[in-house]
Amino acid sequence: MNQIKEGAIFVADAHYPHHGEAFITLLRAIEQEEITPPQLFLMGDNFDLLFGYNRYIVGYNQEAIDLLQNISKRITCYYFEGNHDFCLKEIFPSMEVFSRAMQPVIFSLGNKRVGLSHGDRYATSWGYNLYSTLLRSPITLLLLRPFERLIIDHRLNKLSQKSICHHFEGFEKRVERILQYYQGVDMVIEGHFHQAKRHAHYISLPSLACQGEVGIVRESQILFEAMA
Ligand SMILES: [Mn+2]
Repeated sequence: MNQIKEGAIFVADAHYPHHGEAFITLLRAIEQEEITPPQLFLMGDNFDLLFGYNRYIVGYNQEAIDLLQNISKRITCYYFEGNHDFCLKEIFPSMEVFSRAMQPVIFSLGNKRVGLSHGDRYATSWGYNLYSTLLRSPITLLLLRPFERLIIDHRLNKLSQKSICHHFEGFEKRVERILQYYQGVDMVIEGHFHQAKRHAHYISLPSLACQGEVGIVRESQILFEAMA
């Protein structure tokens, strides 16, 4: 089983480049070795829109991609694909990339078993699941290719104006439904909800875009801290 190490950093939901500079600032600090985590967990939706096999969308996100490619040659990076960033293995060959279908992944932290996932896998509607599967299919990406600039520009414009930081009414109830899918674990860590909250043994990571914080492992606990 993979191990979560002391000092590991969990970055979730940065929604780069539309929601502040925190992601790029953090990546630069890691690349310059001002911050030296042994592992970097990218928990999904770190990009507002990114997927492989498409030069246009890669170009749009180039600076952060370059930094991550450099960092991942030196530091173990795990990428848990989110609903905004997927088909990433092609872009980040030096990372261990977990698609939505591969999640959750079980890691150990001290003597605990920890389930890790972006957070959009469980307790979602069948319509959402179908949409997610179709969107990640190479056939869909191929069919959409003639319209890609139009679609991507439209989508990016919408995303750049979207407000993404909200109080989640009914958070605890949703968490209890999600936890039913995780059997035999002592802790669950997910992003996606932008809450920076704990409930039972569930940790909803801070969104780097909303709270300006990451998760960091100190004495086998996950703390929420601002890095920059
Ligand atoms: Mn998400």
